[in-house]
Amino acid sequence: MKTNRTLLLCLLLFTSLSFGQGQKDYKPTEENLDARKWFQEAKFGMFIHWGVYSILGDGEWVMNNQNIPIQAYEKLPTFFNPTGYDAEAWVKMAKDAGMKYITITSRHHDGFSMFDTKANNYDIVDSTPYGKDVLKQLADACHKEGIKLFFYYSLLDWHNDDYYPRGRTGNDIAGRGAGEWDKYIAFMKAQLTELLTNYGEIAGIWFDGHWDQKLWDGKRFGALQVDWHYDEIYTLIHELQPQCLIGNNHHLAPIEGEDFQMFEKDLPGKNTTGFGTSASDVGQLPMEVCETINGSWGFNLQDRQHKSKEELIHYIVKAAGYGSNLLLNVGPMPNGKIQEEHQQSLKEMGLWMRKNGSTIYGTMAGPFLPNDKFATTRKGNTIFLHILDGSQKVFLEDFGKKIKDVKLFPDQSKLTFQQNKFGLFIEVPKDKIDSVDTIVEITLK
Ligand code: JFZ
Repeated sequence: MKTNRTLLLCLLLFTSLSFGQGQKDYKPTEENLDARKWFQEAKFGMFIHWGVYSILGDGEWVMNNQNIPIQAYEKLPTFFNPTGYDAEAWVKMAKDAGMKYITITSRHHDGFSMFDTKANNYDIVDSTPYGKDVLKQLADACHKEGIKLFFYYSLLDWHNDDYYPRGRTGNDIAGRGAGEWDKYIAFMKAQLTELLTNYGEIAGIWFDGHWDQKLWDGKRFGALQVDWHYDEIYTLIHELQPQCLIGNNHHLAPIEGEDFQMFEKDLPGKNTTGFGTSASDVGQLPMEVCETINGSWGFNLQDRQHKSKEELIHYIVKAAGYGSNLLLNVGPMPNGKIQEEHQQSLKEMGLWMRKNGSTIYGTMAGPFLPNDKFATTRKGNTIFLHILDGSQKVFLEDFGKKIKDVKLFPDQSKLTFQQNKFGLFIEVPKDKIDSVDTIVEITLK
C-alpha cells in the first residue's frame, strides 16, 4: 500500500515536471554545435521590430496599450505599403555597423505575419496593398551578403481566437473570440514549418511571449496555465534545420532543446527591469543581450531617447565582458526606412568596430566581471582591458597570471605596469586616454 502511494506520488511529480518541458533528451548535432560557436564569436547583431503597428508610431504594443479593437486594427494592413523598403540597404547598414546577423519579427503579439503564410490570411502578402513577402527579400539579401538571419516569433497572439485561454495581456481588446489551444499549437507549427522551409538557411528562432501565460495575482506571477508543447516545437525546428539555434525570451534558466540564452534590456543575470532573468538562472549556453537603440522596440515617433555613441559602445563592451552578444534593435518606419538618427548611430558603431572589433569578435568573457569603470574580454593569451571611465590608473585585484607585456591596443605602445601579491596596477599616459574606451592589451606568458 505504502509503495503504491509512493509510486503514485512519483508519477504525479514526474507528470507535473514533464508538463511544458522542452525537447526530451536533446543532443545538439555537430552542425548545431558549430553554429553555437559561430554565434558566440559573432558578438553583434541587428534586431528589427517591424510590423503594421509601425504605422501608428507608438511601439509594437500599441494594440494592447491603446486597446484597439480587432476590427479597427485590421484596417492597418489595408494601408501598409512600405514603398521605401530596400532589404539590401538594411543588410548593408547592418554589415557596415559591424553586425554579423539580423533578427527580425516574423510575427509579433498583434498576430500579423510579415511573411507569406498559408496558415491564415492575416499577412503581408494577402492583406496589404504592398503584397510582397518582406522576409523573403530580407532572407535573399542576407544570404547574398553573408549575414545570418534569425526570426523572432511570438508565442502570444492578440488576434488569433485559438490563442485561448488568453494570457494576462490584451484582455481589453474588443472583438476577441474563444477558440481552441490545440489548434493554436498546430497553427504555430505550420508557420514555423514555413519559416524553416521557404527562406533558406535560418540561423535561429527567437521566441517571445511565454510569460503571457503566467497570470499575475496582484502580488506575483503564477504557474503556467497552458502547455506550450515545446517538446514538439523544438523537435520540429531541429528536424527541419539542425543548425537552427533556438532561444526563448521566457526569462528562466534554459529549457532543454534551447541553444542560446537571451537577456532582455539587461546584462546577463542583472535583472534591473524586474521581469528579467535572475543571476542563478544564467546557464551554460551562448548568451545574447538585447537592447533598444532609443527607448522603443517598434517605431516610436515621439521617442527621443536615442542612445549616445558612448552608451552603445559601453553596452557592447560590457556584454562582451560577460561573453555575450549584443542584439541592438532598430524599429523601421512604416515606409520601410530606418530613421536618420539611428542610421547615424549605426555608422558610428561601425567605425568603432572596424578599429576595435578584434577586442570584441571571437573573444570570451575576461577574468573580471564588467563594472562601470572597466570590462575585460579574452582571446587566447591576450586579455583586453577596456577602461570605460576615462581613468589613467587601473588596479586589477588578485591578478595572479604571469605577464609578458602590457600595451596600449590602438598604437601598441608599451605601458608601465606593476604586479605584486595584491594584483596588477596599470597606468596609461594622459594623452593616450580615450574618454569612451581606452583599450589595453595584456599579453600573458
Ligand atoms: C518582449 C516583447 O513583449 C516586446 O514587444 C519586444 O519584442 C521585446 C524584445 O520582448 O518584451 C517583454 C517581455 C516580457 C514582458 C514584457 C515585455 N513581461 O514579462 O511583462
